Amino acid sequence: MAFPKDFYWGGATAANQLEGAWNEDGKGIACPDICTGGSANTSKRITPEIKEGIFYPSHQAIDHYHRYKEDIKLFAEMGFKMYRFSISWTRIFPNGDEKEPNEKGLQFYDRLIDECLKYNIEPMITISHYEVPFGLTKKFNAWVSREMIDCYLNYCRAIFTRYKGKVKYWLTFNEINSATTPVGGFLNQGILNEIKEMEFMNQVDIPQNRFQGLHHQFVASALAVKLAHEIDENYQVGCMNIMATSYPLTCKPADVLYNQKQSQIMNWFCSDVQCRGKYPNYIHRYFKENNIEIHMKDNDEQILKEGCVDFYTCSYYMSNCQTSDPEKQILGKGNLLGGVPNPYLKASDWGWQIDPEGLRFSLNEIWDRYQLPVFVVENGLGAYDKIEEDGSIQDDYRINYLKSHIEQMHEAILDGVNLKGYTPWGCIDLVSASTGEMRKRYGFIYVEKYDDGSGDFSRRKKKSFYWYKKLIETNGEDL
Ligand code: BGP
Repeated sequence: MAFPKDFYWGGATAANQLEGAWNEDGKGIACPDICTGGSANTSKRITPEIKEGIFYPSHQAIDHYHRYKEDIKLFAEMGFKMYRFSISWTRIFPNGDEKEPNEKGLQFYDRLIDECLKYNIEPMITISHYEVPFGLTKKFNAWVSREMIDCYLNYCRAIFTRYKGKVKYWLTFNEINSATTPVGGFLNQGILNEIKEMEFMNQVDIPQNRFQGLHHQFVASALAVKLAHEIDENYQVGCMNIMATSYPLTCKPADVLYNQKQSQIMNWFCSDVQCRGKYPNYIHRYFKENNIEIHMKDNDEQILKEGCVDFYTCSYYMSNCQTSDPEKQILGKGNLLGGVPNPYLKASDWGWQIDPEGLRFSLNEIWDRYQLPVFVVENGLGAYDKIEEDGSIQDDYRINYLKSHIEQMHEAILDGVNLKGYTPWGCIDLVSASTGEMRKRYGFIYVEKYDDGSGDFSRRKKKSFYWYKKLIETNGEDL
């Protein structure tokens, strides 16, 4: 089994989940610094004042800010061809609306990018990965407001100009379609509906806000594509979606239709806008039925048309089933993305149902729909890892998970999909986005940091480290 010769093997991370140094060198406060995205699902409250000394995962994370050299060296040892990471917006614009960027923030990414290039690792940069400046949330409730577009573009201009000639691949928003669900409101868009209360549990979801926010993000993304091409014609700008593959629970036509409708909103709406340059027809009925009214400016449609992305990327972790039966919808306990469990699949310790064939299925659908180069920029198994007495970490479960997904990616390539690369998630252990924990680990590299704040941040190679290294060396031949 061989992959295309120039296939990008690598790994992926996000700034707030690994950098730490949350208030160093002029960095401002980002939404996840006061509440990890996942806390929106739990009973954790966010407090307006951030108290020093409280261990909060993203404040220290895995201290990559100070240890990036060691980490990139380990990635290089595995043979990475690509490293997907995000820039922390608040390192560059601490409140989000300053006129001039923070030089020290830019310098950190100078060093990080240079370190990658030193080992011939191609950076792929997520511009906004679940990390809106909290200043913009306070000022105008973030993406609900159109003012965000200018703030975002100012940020894009600063980094597109600075890293010109060094970076080729950019992603405008991480998992943009998360905002089609209530979870994405704060996580992706920095939207709080009750800013005064600062409480998530009682936050009433307002779909109007999320979808208006998405419209602003679409316009911002389209303008960013244009700007990137103006600044450097070699820049390639992509979209990034959660691919929440879903199947009808039964072959009852009502289930099949229900699944199609769910999937249109969850999986296709955002990428249809970003890849095809216009709102799809099916969304108008959904808006009507949910009392959503999108406020657009006169030339927004033109902007969307002219700002189609150059390539498509997605995360893929699991699949689910959809049923039209409201009783089953309530009784069934699906994974994070909703739906009901698939009786044919097993789940991870966090209830995410493992479905490698679903990846092949979705890659075919994506390619048929857009005919754009595709990257799988997140995939992996969050698991509890144990250090054995001899110091090793025998993570065969992770190897099996990755292996089975890689096999299916290969099948998809044989099916004719133009798959360009694979950057599994959390190539080094980091803070979980949905739970805010360290104990949910994805990495090839173990980090000694624990949820009670203990641990010295030391790095240790897991069994999967050696496995992945061999896989890359043989370009997928040696699975
Ligand atoms: C994606 C996010 C990542 C990441 C991953 C794993 O949704 O883009 O930021 O964390 O999921 O999720 P978790 O950390 O919740 O296990």
